Amino acid sequence: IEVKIISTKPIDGQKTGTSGLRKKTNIFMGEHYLANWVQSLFDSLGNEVKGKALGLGGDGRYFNKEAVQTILKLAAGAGVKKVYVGMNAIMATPAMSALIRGRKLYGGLIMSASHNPGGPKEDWGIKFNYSSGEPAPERITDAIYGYTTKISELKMADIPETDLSKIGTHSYGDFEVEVIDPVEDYLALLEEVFDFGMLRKFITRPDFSLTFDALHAVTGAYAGPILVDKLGASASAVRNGVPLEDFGGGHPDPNLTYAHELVELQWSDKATDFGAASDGDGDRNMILGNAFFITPSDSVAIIAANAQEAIPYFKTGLKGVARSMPTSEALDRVAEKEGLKCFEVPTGWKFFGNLMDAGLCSVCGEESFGTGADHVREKDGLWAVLAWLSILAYRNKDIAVGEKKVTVEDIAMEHWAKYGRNFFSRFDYEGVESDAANSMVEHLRAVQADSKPGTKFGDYELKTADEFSYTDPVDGSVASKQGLRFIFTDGSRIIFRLSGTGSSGATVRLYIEQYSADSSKHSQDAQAALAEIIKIALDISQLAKFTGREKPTVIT
Ligand code: VG1
Ligand code: CO
Repeated sequence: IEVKIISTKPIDGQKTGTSGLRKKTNIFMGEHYLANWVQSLFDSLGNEVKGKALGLGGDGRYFNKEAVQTILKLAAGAGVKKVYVGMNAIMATPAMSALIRGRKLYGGLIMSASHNPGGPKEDWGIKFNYSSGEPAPERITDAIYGYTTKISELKMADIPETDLSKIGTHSYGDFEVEVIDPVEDYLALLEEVFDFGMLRKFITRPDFSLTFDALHAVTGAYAGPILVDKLGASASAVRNGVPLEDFGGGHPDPNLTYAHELVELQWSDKATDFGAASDGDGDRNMILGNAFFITPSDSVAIIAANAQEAIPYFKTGLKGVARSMPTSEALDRVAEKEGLKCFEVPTGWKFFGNLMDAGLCSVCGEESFGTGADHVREKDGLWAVLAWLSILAYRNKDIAVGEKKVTVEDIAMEHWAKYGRNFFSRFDYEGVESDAANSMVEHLRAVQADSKPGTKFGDYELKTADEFSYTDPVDGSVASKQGLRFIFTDGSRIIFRLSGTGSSGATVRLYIEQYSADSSKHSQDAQAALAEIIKIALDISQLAKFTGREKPTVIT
């Protein structure tokens, strides 16, 4: 094949955030914007990628199909031997991780801005996953960024457009593109992890109902084949199940604000026993019962506590657990009682990969609706849904049809009674002016530096205040400035950090947590339980003064 050299110039700001590069779609559609980043990726991989195979797919958003063609030309130009592309450019993030691992690929590219809205006026994004299926570590993303600042040419193979609408193999000289079913490998892996027989038996019980809302995003392509065809859920159990380029105009973000259709259903008289949703690229999940919300921080703790009994993959026990720093310490309580190692890493899934590769962690999670395990190296929305369904199925296996079943709420209440409850909430202030957000962080650094252990904030006594920094126990790499923490003697925590996934402006995230062992308080509403400490957080940060915001955009 002929490779054309096209001259180009560096473009500012192509620095990867928490999870890949995200910008407004029209920026990515600008001349050479996407090509520059992808070429920089190949330049940073160098000879290593020559002759290797990659995966490619995305969440179905606008511009993905066009982007595939550009990426294929650059891959061929870089000497890649073969690319496996999901049909119609579809591939959920966890499915890509499974594909890379299962087929021993060198890596994979995922076209997604995850939970950010899609369409010509909204967001686009791209991320690279490496050989064990994990999000590219910072040493690679830093190298890519370095190349974007000095790039001068694109190496584009002269190959025709590949038809993505049909499964099949296309050869262009010694370069090959195989269009594959995006569900197959992933489903096969899930069948190894879970007891599909038990799940099917439970899901088809006449006294059990469920709703899965794909939010018109990528899990629409997976929910039908997995939940309906394999596990016997009724077709009407899947809502918004057709992936759309603009996700039907919504935010494909499974939380109480953006998944409001599902929330309204689950709090109505038509509520089903179990409700779940997933995000744009299928790595996030939200779990609901009948009029009951499971916080993601509790979800990972509850899954960890029940995994060995309910999920065959964990039958010999967990190797350890891990959570991101702002995630509540509910998981730590389980680890402590069950004698498991518990790791605390910075925000972003890339920090879990090393722990898993080293056999230190089986189940992990983030408060941001991310839950997963070491069957892949990404958080996995449908895995979390099947994990919860497995727990329900296991707990109900001896309860006859028509008798009172164990509900999602029962499982949470029992969990809290045993381990105590970590009340948790996150406030997001989206679209804040960057300078204002940075000034607030500077202010918080000053407060932190001045706050000595023992300082009183209302009724709370400070244990420590710091800026979170992490040294990877496996490779020794250090991630600093990962959020400001105020930790109190009763275990309560106030945490501030700025988002690294936005496409413009800044998003301030405030995380608040308070522990209670007293089960008479466990059915309290989280906002009510946390009211006092939320006031303290707003006061310490002077958030309203710096940002001009009286109220957050999203509360979870
Ligand atoms: C957010 C979440 C983080 C998550 C990341 C990617 O990052 O807080 O926990 O890993 O999104 O999720 P940030 O930097 O905006 O807080 V996804 O579903 O966008 O791949
Ligand atoms: Co996502």
